[in-house]
Amino acid sequence: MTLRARLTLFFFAIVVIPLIVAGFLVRQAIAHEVDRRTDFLLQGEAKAVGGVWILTARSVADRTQLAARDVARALAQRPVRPVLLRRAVAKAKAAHGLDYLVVRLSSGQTAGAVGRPDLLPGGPAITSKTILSPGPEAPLLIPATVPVVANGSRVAQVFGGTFLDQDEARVLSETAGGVAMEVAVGGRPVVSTLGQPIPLPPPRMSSFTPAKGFRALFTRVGAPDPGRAGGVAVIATLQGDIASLQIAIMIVLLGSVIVASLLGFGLARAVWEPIRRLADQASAVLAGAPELAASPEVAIAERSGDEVNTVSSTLSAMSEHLHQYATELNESREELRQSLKRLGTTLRSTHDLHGMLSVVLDSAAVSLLAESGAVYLVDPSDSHLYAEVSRGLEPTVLRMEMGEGIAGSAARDARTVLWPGQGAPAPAPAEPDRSTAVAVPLVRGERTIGVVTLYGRAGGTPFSVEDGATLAAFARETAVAVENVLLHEQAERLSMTDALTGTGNRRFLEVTLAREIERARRYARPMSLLMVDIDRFKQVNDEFGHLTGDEVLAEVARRLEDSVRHGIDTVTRYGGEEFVVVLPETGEADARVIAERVRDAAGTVPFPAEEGFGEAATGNGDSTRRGPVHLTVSVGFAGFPEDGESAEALVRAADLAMYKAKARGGNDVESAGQTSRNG
Ligand code: GH3
Ligand code: MG
Ligand code: MG
Repeated sequence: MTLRARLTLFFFAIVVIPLIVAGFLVRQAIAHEVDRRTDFLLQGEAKAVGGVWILTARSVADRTQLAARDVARALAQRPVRPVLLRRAVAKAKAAHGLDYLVVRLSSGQTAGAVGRPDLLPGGPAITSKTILSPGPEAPLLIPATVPVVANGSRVAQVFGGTFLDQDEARVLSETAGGVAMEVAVGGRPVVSTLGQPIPLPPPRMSSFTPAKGFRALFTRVGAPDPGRAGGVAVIATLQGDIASLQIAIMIVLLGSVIVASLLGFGLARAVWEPIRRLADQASAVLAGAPELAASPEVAIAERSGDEVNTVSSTLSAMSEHLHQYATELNESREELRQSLKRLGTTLRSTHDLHGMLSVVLDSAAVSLLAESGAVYLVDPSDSHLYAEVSRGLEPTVLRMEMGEGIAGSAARDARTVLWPGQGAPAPAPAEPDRSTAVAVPLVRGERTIGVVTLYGRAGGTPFSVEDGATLAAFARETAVAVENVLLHEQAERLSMTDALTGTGNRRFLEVTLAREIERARRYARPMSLLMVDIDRFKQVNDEFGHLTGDEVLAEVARRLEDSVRHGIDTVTRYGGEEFVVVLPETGEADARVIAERVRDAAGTVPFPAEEGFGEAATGNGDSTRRGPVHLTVSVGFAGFPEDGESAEALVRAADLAMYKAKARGGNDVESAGQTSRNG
């Protein structure tokens, strides 16, 4: 049964059941009260009937007295002839208006005249014998007995009387004031003023209900005798009262049932409505979650059609799934934590910044379903951001100022930036235009060293705060690793950099040359190196002072850097005023061109020693003077593998070639191959 049906039934029952009980009790009480009043009435009626009966009995006694006198006269004529006696009795009965008259002589002889009582069909026959010794028929008689005395002795008994038959009952009833009455003989009604006679039980003293709708009371009249099972009763009809009462009660009950039904329906609806909505929601949840609907508990509840059961089992299934989900979530969070830890460890063990950041960016992009992204680093020289690695973007164009755009803001404020979001800055012109982005800073101590930024997302859902937190966890591990790499690089740089010129030092040359020779050998590629020596540098020191000499050295180094391929060729300071330039992927012909260019760049244009140049040296004494400084360099070059297969051999070959050029007066270029061929 559905909840709604149960509720309706419940509300219906709590109204109707008490009503029916109350109706029944009221009906009982009223019936009892009606009986009580009726009984009171019946007692009055019984008394009235008794009174009339006494009057009648008195009249019967008077008339029997007179009849007895007539009979006595007939008996006085001796001998008594039966025929004459019978005639005299009949005459006396008629003369005195009696229904019957019977004479019993002391000799035992009897003579009687008995009329026929007007009884209901089936009534007993009344004869002289009945009169002399009435049995059950006694209630039908209103009798009187008179003795006949002659010469002082009783010679006969005269029995006279009237029948309490239909006629007499009507008279009695009317005289008593319209009382209904009945005479029963052996339990069967033989006289009745009722249209429809009703059977009477054996006589009793108190009122009783002879039939539905009637109340009756035996009168003392007719001598109620339990043995005889008959008597005279007054009867009251209750029919009309009870019927109208029943109709009234029925109407009240019917009205109550209708009201209760409406009330029950309305209340059930009011109570059921929110539950129905809840059930609808549970159904909606079930529709969207097949794994919940598949739960056997829910399936049974759904089939039963019981909404409350469905809701409760759906809730319990949901909580079970939530629990499971929470457990899985915890496990996956733990997994994520572990892999972040592993990532952190891996990152810290590498010194390849670019490769490391690529791994970080790829991992972050895959984890957060990002379409593209970039890891920016802060350039320590001018604090702008440049993309060190990128994914799905052109890295060269990704450059912005601190505080500019999404990545710039994350770097400046050292906080996670979600875009779009409240107070989020618009993307910088250099940043890709995507519907969503998230940027987290790489922070070490007080310093922001970079930003990890993801742009766009598969499916288009914006990055959430949780995504930001996940990316921040990546960033924390990354920042440590980046700092490690940067520190390492700095240490390397310091140990391999020439402090005066900023180029690599002799150690750096060794490392670079070893790597390039190895590469050239493995891939069978050409490679060359230049030995550059400043001509008569001692004179510069002597004329302009040592500090100017230092500045000139630094300037020469800059000019060398500018005249070779940036990022490919390597300039190193080999000794005092000697530089070696390593030229990968360069054959003899190209090496000569570069050597000429270097010679040209280093020496052709005088060093600007006018205003300010060499100033530091001016206070050093009279021996120093101001610029311009005119310089030339001698360049020797050697190629791998034709001029030497080891670093030492190559350097020696180039050195020899350089001396050759210097020997010709300097400001010249010489090939090692040329030197060896010429002897
Ligand atoms: P050559 O034409 O034969 O090359 O003559 P040179 O004077 O250039 O050659 P040499 O090797 O005889 O002298 C090198 C000079 O370079 C000696 C030294 O005073 C100077 N020098 C070396 N290192 C430095 C330096 O760090 N600063 C300065 N100011 N001078 C240096
Ligand atoms: Mg020199
Ligand atoms: Mg020298």
